[in-house]
Amino acid sequence: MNCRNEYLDILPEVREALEAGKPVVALESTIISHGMPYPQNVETALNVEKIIRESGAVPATIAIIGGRLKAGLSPEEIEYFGKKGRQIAKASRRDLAALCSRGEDGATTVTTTMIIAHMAGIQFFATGGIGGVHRGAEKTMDISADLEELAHTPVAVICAGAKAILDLGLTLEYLETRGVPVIGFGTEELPAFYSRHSGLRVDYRMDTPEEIAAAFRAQRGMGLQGGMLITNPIPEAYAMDDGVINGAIDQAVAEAEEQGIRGKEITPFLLARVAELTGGDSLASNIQLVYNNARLASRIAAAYTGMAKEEKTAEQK
Ligand code: PSU
Ligand code: MN
Repeated sequence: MNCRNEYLDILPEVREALEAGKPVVALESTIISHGMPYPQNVETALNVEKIIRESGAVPATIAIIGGRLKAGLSPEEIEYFGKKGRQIAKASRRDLAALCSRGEDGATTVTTTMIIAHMAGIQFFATGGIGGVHRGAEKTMDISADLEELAHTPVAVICAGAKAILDLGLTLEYLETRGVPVIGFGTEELPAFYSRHSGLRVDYRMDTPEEIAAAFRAQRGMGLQGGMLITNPIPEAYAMDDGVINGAIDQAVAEAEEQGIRGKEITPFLLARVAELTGGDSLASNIQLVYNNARLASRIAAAYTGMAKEEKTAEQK
């Protein structure tokens, strides 16, 4: 743990949990500011923290506030982020230096949440969906920095796969090239966020949090760099009809192209447009899958810290 990072503030509750070897789960803030509308975003962010606590772990929502890297937010800070929404800068790896030197706010994506979690010593991170290789990337070269971060930073990311706003096949190819293990929790098929199905295979199916914790421990134990992607299918009861969701996604992608939307704007544009086109249904599904991922992340983090304690006891004997 790097406690001497002069840009980092770790919430006391989070710091104490880490020092005591308790399970901690990181959460991102772009999902709050850019991923969902107010006030559902704030309500969801607070509920996710509650679910993590009920599952026996400590939540750490990550963001940049006034140029400070924050590992753990207060409920007031979460409310502030949710209200300001898309006015807050979406912060990727390239933005950290300027935002901090200027004392500005930033919403952390999967990339920057992994970076700050790692600085704080947090190894598990729950979210909705990750960024990936965009459709048409062979021309635009739009590949999310999330994939590079997964290749570099030793944090396990628990998500519901990725939205079909991306080219999921190319996203898996990229992850393979960069050496990122893609695990399916209880499934061999890569889940596609709103839908449990993509027609694509994950690298490994694992059926228990213990099995996943053991794989992550092996990755750490042999000193391999990089993270791990754990994909958790949306619960059946909340999954959307593939025809409905894919129709909305195709329309949103076509509109983005017509309007010439590019760069960091495209993902928030597509997320908002898909939500509009599908009405409240997609938002309800989105919220439920985040809760589901938070529960799994807490169980994996608990299994991992349990293993670390057992090893310590064995060493002392
Ligand atoms: N996909 C979602 N919901 C999200 C995001 C992606 O289904 O909220 C957010 C995450 O913060 C992710 C970011 O890290 O968008 C990726 O943005 P980009 O494609 O610009 O890398
Ligand atoms: Mn991009």
